[in-house]
Amino acid sequence: MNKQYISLGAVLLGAAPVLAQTRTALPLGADGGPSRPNVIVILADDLGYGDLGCYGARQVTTPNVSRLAASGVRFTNCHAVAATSTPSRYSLLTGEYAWRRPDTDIAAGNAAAIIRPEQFTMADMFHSAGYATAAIGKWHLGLGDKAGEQDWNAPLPVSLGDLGFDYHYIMAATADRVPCVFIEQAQVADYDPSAPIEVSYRGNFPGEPTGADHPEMLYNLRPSHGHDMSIVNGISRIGYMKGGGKALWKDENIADSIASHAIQFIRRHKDEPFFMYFCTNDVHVPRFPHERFRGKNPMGYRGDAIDQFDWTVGQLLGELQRLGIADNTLIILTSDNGPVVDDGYADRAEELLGDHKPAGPWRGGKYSAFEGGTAVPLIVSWPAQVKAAQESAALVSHIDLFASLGTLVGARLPRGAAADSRDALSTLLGRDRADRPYVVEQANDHTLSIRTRDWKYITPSNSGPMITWGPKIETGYLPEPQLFDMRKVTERENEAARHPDVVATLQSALEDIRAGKAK
Ligand code: NG6
Ligand code: CA
Repeated sequence: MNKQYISLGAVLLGAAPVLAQTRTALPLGADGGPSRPNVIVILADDLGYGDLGCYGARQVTTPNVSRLAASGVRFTNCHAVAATSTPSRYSLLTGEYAWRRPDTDIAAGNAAAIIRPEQFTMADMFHSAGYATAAIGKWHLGLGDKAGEQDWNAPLPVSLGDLGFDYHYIMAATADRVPCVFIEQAQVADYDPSAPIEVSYRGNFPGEPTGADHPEMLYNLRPSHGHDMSIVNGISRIGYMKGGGKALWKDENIADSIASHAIQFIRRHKDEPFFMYFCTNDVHVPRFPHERFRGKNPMGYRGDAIDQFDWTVGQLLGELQRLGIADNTLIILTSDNGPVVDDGYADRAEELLGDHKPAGPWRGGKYSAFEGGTAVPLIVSWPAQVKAAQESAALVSHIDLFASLGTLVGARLPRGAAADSRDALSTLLGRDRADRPYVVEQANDHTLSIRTRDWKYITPSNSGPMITWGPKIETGYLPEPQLFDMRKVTERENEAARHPDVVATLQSALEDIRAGKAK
């Protein structure tokens, strides 16, 4: 970006005055040295901006998340990088926009490792700073060397140990995709030698029932669209698998398994700094929470899953408290993308929604170019260093977590690492309200949008205004350029024709970012 361009952009777009990248002074610990807090990223799945009590939801209470918010900063203008999981997570963990890389769309359960071992990840960064590192819960970024060729009965040749994580206990993809087993330290957890595992996304294994052929076997959940292949735990999935035996998960126990493995990791590392990338299965489909929650929320299983998510957060907070390490633990709670109501299972989520607004005030939802695709909750808490009970309207993006946390721990990044990530530490810690000058958002069909605090430009797309394959979601795709005044929030009135100068500025900013000339 040249200087002239910055000033034009600042005037036109109302960008924050802090445009150049600044390094934040490191918060100091009591002894005057760097404070090296524990860092936990809690990444919910498909949890919308409007799905939490502290963001205005009334049919859920989510008291643990509210307590976390009350202890730190609640952000009202945070964006995931993409409107679906794989590209969103890829970007968060690498500090590189997923749209720069092929093969970063929603991954199959037998995708090969999408982040390659030679890439420098957020976990590598913490590791290099002397942290113990873990990934727990949903992964969805591929495993092994070659797609479709993994031997699930042996250690995987490429796993999270190669990406900077000392410990991992993960779901390979999503709960609606096979294989339906946890992977711990590159091997199937609780492996059952009497039931060797085979996985295919091409065809079924002879004699194995599918949801399409045997709907009578779907005793827990039936699909509403898609999701009619292999049956595990009375729920049909995407993809085919055979075997697994006692290693197969029970959906109702996933939240408990993830929480207990996280707690064990925290206990093992209570006396040294640790980084935990903690990704819940909630509130992704299939939603089949534990019976402690199932049937309790008026919104049905989707509401129960939100309550279960809150319970999970409470488990972590409680353990940190018991161990006396809560004060010096930085927690970042957010979601991988916006919300979806019916995402493929007949869980009555649409019918029972009532006046709940999963995306809050935003238009669209998961998959969309509209704000509902990427506008997500963000809470940052660190009792020792972050002032409680703050609200921040600063425009922030997940893409900046990498560089910001790098500043926090005083890490030195190799050349080219996290190339799209900017240091926004002081904003994230609630010490200023500086907007990111631009946030880039990726929709499901790869439509890119760019927004500033006041404006949003959506690039043209021919993919159609509504999702046609299941979820009832407005995509925000139109064949012509769209410009919205974000002070009006709702993305209703296309003002591109009225403000060609703003369109041109945003288009050229996006071009600079695409070309790697700006970030
Ligand atoms: C879609 C699935 C949806 C969900 C999504 C990924 C169908 C019809 N729909 O393809 O259910 O799994 O992929 O969600 O298969 S994400 O949050 O992990 O990106
Ligand atoms: Ca998701």
